[in-house]
Amino acid sequence: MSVSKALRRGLALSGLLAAGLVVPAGAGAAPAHAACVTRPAANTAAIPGTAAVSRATAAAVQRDLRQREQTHPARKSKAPFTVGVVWNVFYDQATGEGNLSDAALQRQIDVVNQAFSPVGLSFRTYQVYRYGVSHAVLHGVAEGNQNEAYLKQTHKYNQQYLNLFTARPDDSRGWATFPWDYASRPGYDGVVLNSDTMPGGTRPDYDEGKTAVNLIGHWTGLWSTYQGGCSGEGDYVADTPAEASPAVGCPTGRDTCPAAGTDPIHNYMDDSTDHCRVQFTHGQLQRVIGTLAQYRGINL
Ligand SMILES: [Ca+2]
Ligand SMILES: [Ca+2]
Repeated sequence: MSVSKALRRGLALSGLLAAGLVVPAGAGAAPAHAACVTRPAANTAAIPGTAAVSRATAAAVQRDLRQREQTHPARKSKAPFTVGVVWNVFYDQATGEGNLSDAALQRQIDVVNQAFSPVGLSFRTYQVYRYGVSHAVLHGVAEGNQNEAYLKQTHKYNQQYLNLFTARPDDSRGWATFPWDYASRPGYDGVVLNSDTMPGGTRPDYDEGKTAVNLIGHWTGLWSTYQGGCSGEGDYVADTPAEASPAVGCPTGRDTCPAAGTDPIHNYMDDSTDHCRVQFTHGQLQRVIGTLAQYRGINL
């Protein structure tokens, strides 16, 4: 039986709340480490380092967004919207590593909700699925590799649901897909989150759950604040000063671009430490409203 059939059969057998599906060892699980990366998936945002796309890609997205807005202006509902979160919790079937408690999931949701409340967007756990996998798969998942494809076989529902895949990738805090990617790769939509970044996690300086806020920021249509560097349109948000590169630590007064304003190190879409990142700007939230309306059919 193929891995995908095994997964599907497991889901069918275990019903809506799949508790502890165990993928048999040797059932075709992908090799473990980055050596098996064939090529990076297009248009996904990973951190650290590769969260920026090319200026040409960002410009093309902007043209598409503007064109859509002219053709189909967003209905402004002025009402809050709650996104259903589908948790895909992957854990080590031998040791239980990564098998997060429901309380741990809720603590993460609470941090995300605090960040997005100014725009009327909230998140609520809709379903929790837990999957036992090998240590190699749990730690070997990387953006664009076979392990990621393996995990994402569990993806569910449509573009209005947030699929959150938790694992323990050795080389990343996580990555996300953008709203405009949904049409071409619906089964890849969502956020892969290293669970060591969740509130109370084990990752130094990144243990307050802001990584998920940042990645869900991408999922809602935001670029990193350092997108495009100092020139051009940057992140296509007017009230985030241009920034040459991701901030490291919490460097107060950092100013890497000649344009007005110091670097937005306190912004969720920078790469500063969790304690340092506390805000979205008005411009970012306006962009979220626009991109969610155009690409996810969510009207705020
Ligand atoms: Ca900006
Ligand atoms: Ca500046």
